[in-house]
Amino acid sequence: MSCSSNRFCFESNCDDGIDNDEDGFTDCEDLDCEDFQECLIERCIDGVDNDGDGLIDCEDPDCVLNPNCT
Ligand SMILES: [Ca+2]
Ligand SMILES: [Ca+2]
Ligand SMILES: [Ca+2]
Ligand SMILES: [Ca+2]
Repeated sequence: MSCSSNRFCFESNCDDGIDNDEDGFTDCEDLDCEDFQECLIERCIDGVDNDGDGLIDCEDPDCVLNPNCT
C-alpha cells in the first residue's frame, strides 16, 4: 500500500529518521509532527520559551550557537 495516495497516512513516528507517510517530509519537517515535543525549537530572540524547557532564548542550550547569543 502506498502512503502517497492514502490521505489517512500521517507521520506516525517523529523521531525515527524515516518519512513514515512518504510525503517527502521526515520527522520534524513534517507538519504532522508540529505538536511533537521533540520538534519544538527555541527561537533565540523572541523572549519566549518556545520549546517549553524553562529556559528562554540565550539561556537555552539550543541557542548556544546562535549569533545573537555570543
Ligand atoms: Ca518519521
Ligand atoms: Ca512524512
Ligand atoms: Ca525563545
Ligand atoms: Ca527553551
